[in-house]
Amino acid sequence: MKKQFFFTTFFGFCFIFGVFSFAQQSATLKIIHLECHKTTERSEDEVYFIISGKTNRGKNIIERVPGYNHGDHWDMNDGKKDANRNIRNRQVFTMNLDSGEIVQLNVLMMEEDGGTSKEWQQLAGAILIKIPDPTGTCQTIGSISLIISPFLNFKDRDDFIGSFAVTIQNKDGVLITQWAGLDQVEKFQSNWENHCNWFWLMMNGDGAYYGAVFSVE
Ligand SMILES: [Ca+2]
Ligand SMILES: [Ca+2]
Ligand SMILES: [Ca+2]
Repeated sequence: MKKQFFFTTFFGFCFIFGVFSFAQQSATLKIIHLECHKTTERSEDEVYFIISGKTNRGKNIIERVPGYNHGDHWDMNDGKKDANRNIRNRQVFTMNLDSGEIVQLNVLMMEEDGGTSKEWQQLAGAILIKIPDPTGTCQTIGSISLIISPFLNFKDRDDFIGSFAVTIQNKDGVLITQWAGLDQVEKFQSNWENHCNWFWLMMNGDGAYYGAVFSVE
């Protein structure tokens, strides 16, 4: 009886440990800090993000943040007021990853003016088809500026401030990230301030200058 109890308990722990070590994990891409050093024009910037992503399980992701429509944005400026010059602790994107699942997200920081020549979904789709099947290594996809130029080829178009890619892997319940600065990025660094899932970059597209720290948690 004692022996049976031992085996039941032992295998019970193994089962529970197994379930937890191969658990699904939620992964959230967050802005830790976004700071406007210089706007695209003299007035306020209206910033938004376009995200195109692909998983190694065949899922595609297309998102616009903070909203879905032209006119949805966060106001930012380079004046002295802290409000609007800085954005802190905002969720950009979240998803669940199964154990072994990998996603590569390509993120574009944009600024609203007269819009894009086609819907933002088509612009995001043009990026999406260039992303190779994720392997866990962050893969660059060539010139983002070239890919999106057909959508930004008129006067008073939206501005393209910067771009980066992040690969997130759920390895036995632990999230592992790899980052890369892409077009319109002056400099970037992973493991910012010794945080293993933090990424710092300076973006300088279309006359703007922005610093940012993103995280995955
Ligand atoms: Ca502008
Ligand atoms: Ca604007
Ligand atoms: Ca513009």
